Amino acid sequence: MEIPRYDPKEIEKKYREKWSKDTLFNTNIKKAKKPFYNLMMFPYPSGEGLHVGHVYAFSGSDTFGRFKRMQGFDVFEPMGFDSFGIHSENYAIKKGIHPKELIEETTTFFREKQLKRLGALFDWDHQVITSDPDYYKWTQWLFVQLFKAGFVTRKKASVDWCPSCKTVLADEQVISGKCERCGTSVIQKELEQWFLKITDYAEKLLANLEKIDWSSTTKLMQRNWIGRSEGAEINFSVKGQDEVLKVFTTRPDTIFGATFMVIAPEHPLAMKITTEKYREDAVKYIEESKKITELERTQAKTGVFTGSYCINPMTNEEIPIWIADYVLLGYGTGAIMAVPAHDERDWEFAKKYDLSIIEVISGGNIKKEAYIGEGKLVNSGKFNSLASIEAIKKVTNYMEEKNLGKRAVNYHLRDWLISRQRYWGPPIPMIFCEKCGKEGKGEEVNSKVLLPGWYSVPESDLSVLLPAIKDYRPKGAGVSPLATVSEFVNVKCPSCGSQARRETDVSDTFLDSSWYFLRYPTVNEPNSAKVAFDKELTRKWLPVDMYIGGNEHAVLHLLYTRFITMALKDIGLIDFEEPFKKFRAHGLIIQGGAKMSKSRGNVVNPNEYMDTYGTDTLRMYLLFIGPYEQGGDFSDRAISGVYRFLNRVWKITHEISEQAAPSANSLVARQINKLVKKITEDIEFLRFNTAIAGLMEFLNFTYSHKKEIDRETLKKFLILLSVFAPFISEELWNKIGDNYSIHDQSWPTFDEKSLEEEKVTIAVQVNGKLRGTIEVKNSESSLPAGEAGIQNEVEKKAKEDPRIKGYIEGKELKNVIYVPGKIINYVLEKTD
Ligand code: ANZ
Ligand code: ZN
Repeated sequence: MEIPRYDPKEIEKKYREKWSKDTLFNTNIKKAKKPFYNLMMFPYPSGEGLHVGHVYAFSGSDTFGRFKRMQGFDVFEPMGFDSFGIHSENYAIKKGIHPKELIEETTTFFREKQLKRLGALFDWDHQVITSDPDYYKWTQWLFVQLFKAGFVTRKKASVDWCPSCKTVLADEQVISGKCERCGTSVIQKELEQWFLKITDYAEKLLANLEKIDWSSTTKLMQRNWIGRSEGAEINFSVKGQDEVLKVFTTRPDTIFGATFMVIAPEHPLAMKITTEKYREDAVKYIEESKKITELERTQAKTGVFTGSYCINPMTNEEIPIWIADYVLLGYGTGAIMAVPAHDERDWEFAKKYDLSIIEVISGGNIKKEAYIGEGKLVNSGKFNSLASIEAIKKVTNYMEEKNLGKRAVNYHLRDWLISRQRYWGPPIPMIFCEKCGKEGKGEEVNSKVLLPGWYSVPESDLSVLLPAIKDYRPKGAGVSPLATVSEFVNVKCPSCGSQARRETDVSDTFLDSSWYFLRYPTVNEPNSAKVAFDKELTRKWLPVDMYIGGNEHAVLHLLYTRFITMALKDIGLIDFEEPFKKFRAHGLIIQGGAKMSKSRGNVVNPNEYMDTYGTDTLRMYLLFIGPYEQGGDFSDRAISGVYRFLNRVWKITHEISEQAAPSANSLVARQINKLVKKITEDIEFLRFNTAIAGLMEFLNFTYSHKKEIDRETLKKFLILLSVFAPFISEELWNKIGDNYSIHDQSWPTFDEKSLEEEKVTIAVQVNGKLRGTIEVKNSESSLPAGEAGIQNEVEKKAKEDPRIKGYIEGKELKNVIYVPGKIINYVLEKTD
């Protein structure tokens, strides 16, 4: 019989339709007995369509999900769209199409033309689209819950502002002083903003990292971002004034070397302590510092003298107080004791303004540079000759005894700024009543006014619909586009009924994605319209069992989701405090050694490859490129290698099915047993690349043992293959006469005991004469014989055998003939 051509296009189309018609991969959310929530980060629907990086992430995650499903779990693998936010809005502005329309288009394209081609287990009955009113209604509801529980504040703050996007940015959205979205340099602006109090959880966010099974790189990034710092808060009195300047330091051991003080330009004491003589310069300096980015502030060390002095409580010396923008208001106390001998920034500053530098820790050369290392204390009175580590404790104790200061912990983590003066997001569901505000009234919880003048929108009035306006462009100067819509703005006060106004800012996209995983199980279930997340379904499905996504979200999304989960737990809405039991970050797919980018012209379009080779090949190739958590380099040549592999699988299955050899040869049985073990263990640890290499090796083995391969063995092989290449394996499964669907089969088990290796005895000949025997492991014995000079285990062992050595040492080897498992014969050049 002639073997038909492997036609991935036709096969994939056939099964895509069949699986979808049969709802083969949908999960019975309510009845599932062994729930396994397999989550992957949902994409934002960009104009470019699905990126090959998405396909990489999804292929790995889906392979894992399929594996769990075959192991008997009820795997829930939902997909959706992070469709609100600046990225979508900026793209809409560029295209001149209203974001609502554009999102319709892009999500449809993503889902129908791309995601559905991936052969993934996606359950489209549980789709989440964050810009849909029946989703964002609940995002607003979430905000209201947080508000009522005291996790929301409104502060006037100097915020990072992108002059091009015309909006406030979250800390995390400023990369090296530039807007993450458009690359414009960020400037500072003072605005009243809504914040979520993530800092309330700084300690728990840190401590819980010990309890969760996450990629260590991600944990480390979170740890650094939270930035816990232990030290002391020390009080310095201002000379001749009734003021105390508090500083935070991690190095109380260096206090004898504090030769000046520095306060941030925005520090409340700055103008108070600046004397008449220095006032003009100070005012000018403070104004200037508003115009530069935080990054520039930490680099350019400039400042002005205030004319005032502090008393160093240890030396009783008068030390000058300066204003300088390398000290930030938002951290610690916004003021420092400067120790130029042992801090680089202070050293540079002292050099520039000719301030004194006193060495208090030995070990460096402070004439040349600051010495920031450890050492013994000098010039430090009764603390002299203590080791610096020891001195930190001793000095702090002394400070506490004398009431000069106290131990303190600081976190670099800032509260989460969620106000956006943009259009494409959920309106923040708050109402401001001036009248109530003036009377000190506002929404109350436990008869305490939360924020004078402010009321959350009553839950029965949610959602606050985003009005469909034509001119949705950013307006600048801190004004949201919604502020121009009077029907939207004007509203009655929920408490006193007088004229009030709605909040016109929308919330940060990261609020949308901070809880989407809670929504998936509930969507489209009976309670979907009544609750954000159904209590029972949540108990059944959450926390998420496995979450896979990019490490670029290590400190944004992944920190926010943890915070929101902790807050919801404390509010009493859920009963767990960590959202994802397990998280793994996948690596990056690059091309030609470089990150893919349009300007480089090296962007791989996944559709092109799915058209040419089929989805199975693309999935498998991506996972074969390198260790999943590292990624690798995409190459056109290598992908055709995987395509050839699938073609060979196709061919041999057709050949074998005809002969249907009945009995399993023991070597074959051992090999497949070994393969099952390998693939099982590899997938469990996301070692997809080595698993695929194992499949390839086994295929080579089947080609060299064609006659011995039986149907049952091949079936096992197809099941192992099916989690990587779901389409071709389904087709071949049905070809060799088994019942649809391969995807409903159980994962094969392996017999650990039979893997303990037997040994075989091999006769060693030299020029055809028996000269001895050796013992090798069975697996080693089956390796192909090497040509002369090429070693395999058998040859190596034989050569090293003392009895054989004498015969072959120093002689020229002409050939080695190996009869696997039986005889090895060294053919030597005849010298005599
Ligand atoms: C004296 C000192 C001596 C310091 C020395 C360092 C070395 P982390 O580890 O990040 O917590 N600092 C404190 N508040 C600051 C602010 N608002 N802006 C800029 N710098 C600030 O860093 C703590 C150290 O950073 C503090 O310890 C303080 O300088 C500085 F040999 O105090 B140190
Ligand atoms: Zn009112």
